[in-house]
Amino acid sequence: EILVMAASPSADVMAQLEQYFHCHHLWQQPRERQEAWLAGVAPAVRGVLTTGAIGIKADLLARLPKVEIVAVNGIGTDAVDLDATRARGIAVTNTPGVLTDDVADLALTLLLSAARRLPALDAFVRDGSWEAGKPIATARALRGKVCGVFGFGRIGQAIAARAEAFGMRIQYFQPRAIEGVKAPRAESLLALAQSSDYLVVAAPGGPATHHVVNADVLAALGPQGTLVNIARGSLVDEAALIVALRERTLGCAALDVFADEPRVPAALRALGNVVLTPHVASLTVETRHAMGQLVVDNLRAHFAGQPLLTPVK
Ligand code: 8YV
Repeated sequence: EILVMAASPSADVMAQLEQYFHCHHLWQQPRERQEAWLAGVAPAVRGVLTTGAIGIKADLLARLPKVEIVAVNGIGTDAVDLDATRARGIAVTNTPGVLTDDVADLALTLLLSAARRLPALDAFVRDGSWEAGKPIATARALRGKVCGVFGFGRIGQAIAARAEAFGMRIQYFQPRAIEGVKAPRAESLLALAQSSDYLVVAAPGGPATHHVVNADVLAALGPQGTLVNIARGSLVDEAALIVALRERTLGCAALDVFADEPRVPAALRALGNVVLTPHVASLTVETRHAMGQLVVDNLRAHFAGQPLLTPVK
């Protein structure tokens, strides 16, 4: 009995879920009926399939007396109350490794789009400005510029490798130094922002990183600086970001994640010095199938009494 909070884009994964489990699809219920529907299925639920964006908090877990496992279709587990799962011995799994390349690719897509002002150039052609002979602003080359990566795990290091291929110089920061990497570690996030032209946020979300990219960090990145975020909106003080972008004390922001998805503040959407995408870093056919397959394999392993493939410690 699996409570499915959201569908996988992979039809093959959804077919496997139906083949191996009795699934209860919350995402198919009309919002106004979900509470009553959940009350009816909750007593039998032994597993939950969720995503990195849907909260699995203590109040929901308390309604699931038989739940044994929460399988996250994503790498970020900040939406899961891990204290509550650990207290009840509920296993948690996620999908590390299979989404690294696509997330890093989107980070560079956002960085390049910001560097070369892609949205503005696209509009320039579409609205006839080019034809009208209007002047085209000059961009700054990437080569030789500093790409500061905040969070230097698999995704952060994949982003750095890509940025290096574009001739960028790499620095990183995270609380724990990484052995064996050639990129220098800044002494703090503020120091990283001060020495970066592009600051890429690739650190985990959660209470420990809430609003760590604050007004001081944004000011340190500066009017020629660009912030790229493919991690979680919670790491950035979004109100301070809007002020910095509007007042041009920060040059540009290229964002795939936001504080209150899918709601993005009108003030942010109205700005010309931003590039915005709707949390799609892992959204490719290949990666979403691989993520979903990991979810299915973890659930099958659990209920077969075998070791989990990708347990969250
Ligand atoms: C989303 C992500 O979670 O992997 C993550 O943590 O942010 C994305 O892949 C998406 O909702 C995956 O289900």
